Amino acid sequence: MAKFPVEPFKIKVVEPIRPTTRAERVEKLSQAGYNLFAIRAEDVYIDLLTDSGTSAMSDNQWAGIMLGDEAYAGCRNFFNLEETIQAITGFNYFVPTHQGRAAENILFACTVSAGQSVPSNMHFDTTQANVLARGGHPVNMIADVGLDPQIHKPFKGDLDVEKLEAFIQETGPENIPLGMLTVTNNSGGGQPVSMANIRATGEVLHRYGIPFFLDACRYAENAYFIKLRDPDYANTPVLEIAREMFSYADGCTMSAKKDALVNIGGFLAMNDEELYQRVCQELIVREGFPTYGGLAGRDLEAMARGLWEGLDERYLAYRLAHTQYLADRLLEEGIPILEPAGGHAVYLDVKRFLPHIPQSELPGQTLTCALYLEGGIRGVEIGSVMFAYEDPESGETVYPDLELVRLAIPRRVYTQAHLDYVVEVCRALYEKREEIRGLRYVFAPRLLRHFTARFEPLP
Ligand code: P71
Repeated sequence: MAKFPVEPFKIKVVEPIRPTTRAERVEKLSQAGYNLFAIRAEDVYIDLLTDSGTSAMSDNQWAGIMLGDEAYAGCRNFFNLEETIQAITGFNYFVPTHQGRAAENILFACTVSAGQSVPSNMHFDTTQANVLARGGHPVNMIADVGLDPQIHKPFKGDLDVEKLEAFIQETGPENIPLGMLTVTNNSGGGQPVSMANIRATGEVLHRYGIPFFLDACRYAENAYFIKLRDPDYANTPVLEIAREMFSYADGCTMSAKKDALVNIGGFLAMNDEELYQRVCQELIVREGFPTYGGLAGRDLEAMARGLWEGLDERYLAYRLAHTQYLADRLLEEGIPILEPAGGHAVYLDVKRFLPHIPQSELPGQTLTCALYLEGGIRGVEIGSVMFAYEDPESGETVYPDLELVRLAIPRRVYTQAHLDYVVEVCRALYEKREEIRGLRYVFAPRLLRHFTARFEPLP
């Protein structure tokens, strides 16, 4: 039996949750157009939609909230945050933003022109959409092992460096305004990127004069994976590992809603002063003055404190073991998941869970609906709804290699009993998987379709 890690905290504030009846869920799901984004959170029992912004903040963070300095310019919380971000990332400049995608929007507005390409191990939905919104091409270059859900390798988030170099030579460095790595790789199972790969990606990009940015939402989980899986770092403090990861890059985008343990917030950091000046201009137009960037002073303080808590090694050991526990229990029941477990989530491998439903019938989305109907659990599809696209030349739909349902684990929120319940529901569903039927679109917007699309069950 998998062992559950002891939480390195005790619980001081609780929020009641309520189970619903199957009849209620049938009705809610149909009203929501079979899209769980359209369901009210109160009608969800265990909410694994995302680990983003859903963390339980600590007493220390809440105390910091009371010390929010709401001055328009130069609030003290900004300087606490600045000191923290410099200590952790080493980057010279940063601006706060209201969340990760705002940092992406500002970065790409200042760097990407129409027709240019942005390579990455794998773009997540919002970076992909923000590159597309500038007329750019988001290009994924994950190494092949990252696309095999069953192979056990320590760093399945690694980018294929040879592919990157060949791509730069074909495309021309002048058509590549920056390259990125998503750490950990969210679209590919929450898998970490190795230190060697971060270094090598930086080297290749820099050899061609191309800036390198980390999409750093889950940098602390990535750093702890490096500590656990790379013997060279077994005795290195995680702060030092993080600093080394950032040292190979020229900047980062950050959604602080993940590893900085806040409910809202983000930042964009960089070394280039000239870029920073342009970023400030864009920020002032879109987000706010550079010492608050669309956040309240109290939010900046919670972020500064959360950044340190997210690097705490006892917390990180618990965090990764907690996710691992869910993965191990699902495997014990024979349920197909992407292996090994990710840092922030366990991903059901839909191609093996529902092999009778072709990708054209949206099996990932179908499975999110089935999980909700079975037990009031809300996961998110990371598959054809999120990532399939129409090939501009042939007009045919190109489906993603990985068809996944992500069970993301909010930080410091759910206990062992909650996870055991999730396993029970998955097991019951897996037993009757052959009864499950696919979906089709009723409505699908062009960008970030998964948030607002509507579906209906196939007859
Ligand atoms: C996640 C999210 C947010 C989300 C996405 C889809 C459904 C529900 C919630 C956001 C990320 C991310 C990476 C690697 C940038 C962002 C944007 N992830 N990069 O995983 O994972 O950050 O949400 O603060 O704007 O659930 P933002």
